[in-house]
Amino acid sequence: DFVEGSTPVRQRLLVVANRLPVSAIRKGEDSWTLDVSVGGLVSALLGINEFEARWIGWAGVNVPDEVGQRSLTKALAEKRCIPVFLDEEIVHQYYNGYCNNILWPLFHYLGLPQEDRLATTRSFQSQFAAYKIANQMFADVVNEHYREGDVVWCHDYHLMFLPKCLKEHNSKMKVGWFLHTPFPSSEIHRTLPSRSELLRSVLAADLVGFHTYDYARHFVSACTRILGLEGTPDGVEDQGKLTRVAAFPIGIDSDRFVRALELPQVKDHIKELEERFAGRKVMLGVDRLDMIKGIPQKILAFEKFLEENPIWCDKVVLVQIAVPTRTDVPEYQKLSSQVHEIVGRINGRFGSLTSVPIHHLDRSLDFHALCALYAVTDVALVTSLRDGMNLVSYEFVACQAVKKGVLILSEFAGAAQSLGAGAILVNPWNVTEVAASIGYALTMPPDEREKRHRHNFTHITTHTSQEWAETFVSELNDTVVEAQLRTRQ
Ligand code: ADQ
Repeated sequence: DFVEGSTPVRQRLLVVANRLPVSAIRKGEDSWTLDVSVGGLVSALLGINEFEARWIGWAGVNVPDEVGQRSLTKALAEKRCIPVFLDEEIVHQYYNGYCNNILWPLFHYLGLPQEDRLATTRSFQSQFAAYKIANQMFADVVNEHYREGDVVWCHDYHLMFLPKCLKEHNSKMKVGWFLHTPFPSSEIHRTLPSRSELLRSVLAADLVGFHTYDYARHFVSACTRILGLEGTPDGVEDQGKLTRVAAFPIGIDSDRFVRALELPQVKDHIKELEERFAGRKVMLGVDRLDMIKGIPQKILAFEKFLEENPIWCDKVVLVQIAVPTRTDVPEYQKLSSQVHEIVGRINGRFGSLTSVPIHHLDRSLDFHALCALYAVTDVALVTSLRDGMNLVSYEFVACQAVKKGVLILSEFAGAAQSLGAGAILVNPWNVTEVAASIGYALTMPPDEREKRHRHNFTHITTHTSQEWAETFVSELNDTVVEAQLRTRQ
């Protein structure tokens, strides 16, 4: 594929995710402000030079009129983004309903909502119908923009139906699907009324990826036990067609964090924080406010630690940053009040006129403020009840070259499989164990901290987001080539 005889044209990568990495805010009939968010996926793909990435997804805004849709499409094109327009009802049923109220809790072992346990309930059926309609809408946009030779990479539990929609339209399309959450044990997955249909849709992809080997194994078991298909060391086979299933642990752009710490404004901020917390050890939690992150359990463990070690009361502070998400879902509102109540109680119990043991902020921090906070932390507490990977643990390690702080990490986060040897692994449900680990971490001798940090730092700087994306996409390319070779033989 060449232009003007010699310049190679880069292969196009269509990245399909529920949300575009850009949020659109409408300023007038045809004018828009675009707010670009540099999340893990964006920085992963920025680093891949051999592909030219395009994004396809929802811009997070309802645009019912044609003028608005046209102008937003034009504005987004400059950011290499292509919008999928979802109306309010679809968003309610597909996104808030099926994705966030059914698949998200189920994949994190929180079970199905009680009232939806039976496949016959109307809300379950209508939400699943909306899920399929929404996935078809994503497929329509992909089909419209797809050119022969493109690679299509679908992301996450929002789009499990997409590989099937794409392959039905064009069986030659190279389609990969990656899940950012855990894939649960087949015994959990089999409770889902639409269990078989979703598995079959995912299997239409050429390559299916997960963060850990365990999630990949759970997926293969679900296919063998629920669909009766054959699992092979490479994946799942159905009537001679192999869908490759493998683990691709995500990483971060560690250099971005290391570089940020060199900036004068970040250095100033670090100094300010060090002065503010002088004489105290700093413990840190950074999470989206979500049931899966185990925030109440973490705070209760901190309370137990203070209760058993009163000498630490004015020598340690826990900074908990919990950015609210999915605020229109009642469970998330309940969680927010629960966290506020526990924090208030503990600060009332252990605080003094001049200081409190927990600083709880329910807002997100900008990138530089976050880096500074990571850098001044002595002990990070990541106590997810389940978590696909957990990038906060990686980001903390990236910012700890000087301090060599300790990471307390849930054994139920995917990251436990990569940072397990450097972190203190805990069962977040066991408040006594977590409290004891806090004590251990706060008093850990420097040589042990150094050794643990070195292990983790080496891992996060050698397993980056860029390497993750490159590995997935090149394996996706190879998988299809292999499949074509097999048919030719
Ligand atoms: P998340 O559940 O969002 O991601 P995580 O991997 O920790 O969880 O990533 C969160 C990101 O948001 C981090 O980059 C973090 O810095 C940022 N963030 C969180 N709280 C913040 C705050 N208060 N202020 C500023 N920034 C904040 C899902 C899965 C994970 C999986 C990722 C990537 O649930 O398990 O690791 O996708 O695959």
